[in-house]
Formats: sequence, structure tokens, C-alpha cells
Amino acid sequence: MYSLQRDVFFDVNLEDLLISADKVAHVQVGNTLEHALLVLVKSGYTAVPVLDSAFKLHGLISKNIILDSLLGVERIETEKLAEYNVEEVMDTNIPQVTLNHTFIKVLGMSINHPFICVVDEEGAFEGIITRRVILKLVIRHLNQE
Ligand code: 2BA
Repeated sequence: MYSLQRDVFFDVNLEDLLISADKVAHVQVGNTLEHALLVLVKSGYTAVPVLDSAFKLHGLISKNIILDSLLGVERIETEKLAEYNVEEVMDTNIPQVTLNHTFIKVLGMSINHPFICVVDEEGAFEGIITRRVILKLVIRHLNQE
């Protein structure tokens, strides 16, 4: 049987779970959809953050959002890949926290989001916490009796 003490999560430091910004694949505001699709396909990730040149977080772009934006009435309008920039179609509803938030908050957010963005007080991007890292920590705290 497994038991899990809620208390063990109160001391979790979110910084220990962070994949830092320099290791996160991302695209920049002003990049075309074509460039974003290249980054997504080459990195293998489904979705990545959209940042500006000052590393401020603006949104998320995914393969699905890009493909959806290409759908015309009768065909896939691939010419839009070069015509549109990421900020025109990106998701601005970003799951995000600062390092002051609790692990329980991030755990709850990970139900609906494969990764949570971490920003500082000014909105500068610090990195991501992935569902994988969150689940690894939960498993580590499961005590077999
Ligand atoms: P997905 O790209 O849909 O990836 C789902 C899961 O597949 C990942 O879960 C990971 O376990 C595995 N995976 C996918 N691509 C991988 C790769 N290139 N190398 C190793 N494993 C890979 P999580 O690790 O929990 O990541 C959740 C989501 O966070 C990913 O969803 C992706 O959207 C984002 N992500 C993770 N690491 C990233 C990074 N370094 N840069 C940008 N985005 C990242």
C-alpha cells in the first residue's frame, strides 16, 4: 500500500525543479510560423514558449496552433507559414508561476498543462517545470508500507 504525506510537499523549493531558460527551446516574437514549426519539429516538443529579445514571456506556440491557423475552407494554406508571425496565433493564456508559489499549486496546474512557465516579478522568463519532473518528485515521496 502507498501513503503520501501532504506535509512533505510544503518544503519543496521550486528552483530545484526548474529547467532553466537557457535549456528551454523557444521562439521569439517576430518569428514566422515557418520558423516556429522548424523549432518544434527539430526539438521534438509539442509546444514551446514565445519570448521577446529581453526574455519576457509572451505566449505559447504549439504544432496544433500552427496547423489550425493554416486551415482554409478547402485546403491547407501553407503560404501562411511565411506570412504570419507567432504572436498573431500564439496562446496568451499561459500557465505560469513565480518561484514563491507552492509545489501544491504547480502540481494542481500540471493536471491540465504539460509544463508550467516560471517568471520573475517583472515577467522575465526563468524556465519551465515539466509534468515529468513533478511526477518524479511525487513518486519519490510515495512510501511503500
Ligand atoms: P511534449 O513535447 O508533448 O512531450 C511530452 C513528453 O515526452 C515529455 O514530458 C517528455 O517526457 C517526452 N519528450 C518529448 N520530447 C522530448 C525530448 N526532445 N527529449 C526528451 N523527452 C522528450 P515532459 O518532460 O514532462 O515535458 C512536458 C512538456 O514540456 C513537453 O511536452 C514540451 O512541450 C515541454 N518541454 C519539456 N522540455 C522542454 C525543453 N527543454 N524546451 C522546451 N519545451 C520543453
